[in-house]
Amino acid sequence: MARKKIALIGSGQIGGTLAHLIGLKELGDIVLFDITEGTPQGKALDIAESAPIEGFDAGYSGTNSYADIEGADVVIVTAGVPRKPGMSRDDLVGTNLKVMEQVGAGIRKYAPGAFVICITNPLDAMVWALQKASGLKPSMVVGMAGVLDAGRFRYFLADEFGVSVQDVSAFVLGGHGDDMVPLVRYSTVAGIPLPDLVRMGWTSQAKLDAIVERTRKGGGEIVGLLKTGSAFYAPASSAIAMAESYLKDKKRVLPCAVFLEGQYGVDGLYVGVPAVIGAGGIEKVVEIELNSGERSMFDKSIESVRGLVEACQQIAPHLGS
Ligand code: A3D
Repeated sequence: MARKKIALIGSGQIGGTLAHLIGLKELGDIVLFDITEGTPQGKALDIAESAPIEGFDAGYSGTNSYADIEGADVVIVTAGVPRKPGMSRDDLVGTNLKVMEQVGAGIRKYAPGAFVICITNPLDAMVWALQKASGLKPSMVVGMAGVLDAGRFRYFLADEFGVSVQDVSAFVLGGHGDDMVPLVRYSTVAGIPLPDLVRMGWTSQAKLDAIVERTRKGGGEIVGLLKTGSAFYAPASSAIAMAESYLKDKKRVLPCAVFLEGQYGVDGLYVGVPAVIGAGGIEKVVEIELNSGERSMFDKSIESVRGLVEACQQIAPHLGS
C-alpha cells in the first residue's frame, strides 16, 4: 500500500514540528508549503536528513506551489501570523482571514478529498472561513484546539496530583478563547471525577479553580514567556493525534472544533465539542447534558465565536453565512 500524503500549509514553528512528528510516527509522506521561498524547502531537507539517524522512512518535499499538494489525504493548515505579547487571538482576524481564503482555494483545486485540520487563530472563526473557502464538506474540515486545551488541563492536574499524565483525562468545551469551558465534572483521574477528588482531599477547590483559570489562559502564558510567537510543540502534537485517528480509522473521541447543525442548540458555527474522528472524518458529535452553570459558560463562549464569525462575514461577505 502506498504511503499517505500529508500536506502542511504553513511551514513555520508548528508546520516544522508537525513535519518532524509525522516522520517519527511514519504516518506518511510530507509536503511542506509556505509563501516564503526557501523555508519549506530548507525544513524539508533538514528533517529528511534526520530520518537515517532516527530510522524512519518518509518522503519530504518543500514547495511554494499549491499544485504540489495535489491528491493529499490530509492537509494541516497553520498558515498566517501568530500572536505576540499583548495581542489577543482575535487581533489576528484581518490578516489570517485573507490567508484562509487563499489556502481554501488551493485545497479546493488540488486536495478536495482531504481531511483538513485548521490550527490558524482565531481558531473557531478561521476554520469556519476555511470550510467556506474550500467548499469541502463540513465533516472533512475540523479545527484543532480542544486536544491542546485538554492537554494543558491534564498536564496541570497530573502535576498537582503527582500522578501520570496518562491517567488524567480532561474535558474542555466551547471556543478556543479565554472563555473556553474546562468541564470539571467530566474530568477524571483513573475514572474518579475531579469534584470527588476534592472531597477526598487530593486538592482544594481553590487550587482546582486556579488550574481551570491557568488552562483558559494557557496560550497566553506561553506567548508571555516566548515573546516572539506562540506555542508550537503541544499544538503540533494535538493535530497529529487528530490526523492519526483519521488515517488509521481509530475513531478516537477528541474535543475539536466541529461544524454544529443544531447540536448543543447551535446552528452554523464551528465550536469545540467532543467528536469521533475516523475514516469518514468527523463521524459523530458527542452531545452531553450541561447543568445551568456549564450552559451559561458555554453560551458566553459561543457568543464570542459568533462575534468573530460575524466580523469575518463583514470583511468577506462572499464567503456566505
Ligand atoms: P509561524 O511560525 O509564524 O508560521 C506561520 C507560517 O505561515 C509562516 O511560515 C508564514 O510564512 C506562513 N504564511 C503566512 N501567510 C501565508 C500564506 N498566505 N500562505 C501560506 N503560508 C503563509 O506561526 P506558528 O506556526 O507558530 O503558528 C501558526 C498559527 O497557528 C498562528 O495563527 C497561531 O496563532 C496558531 N496557533 C493556534 C493554536 C491553537 O490551539 C488553535 C495554538 C498555537 C498557535
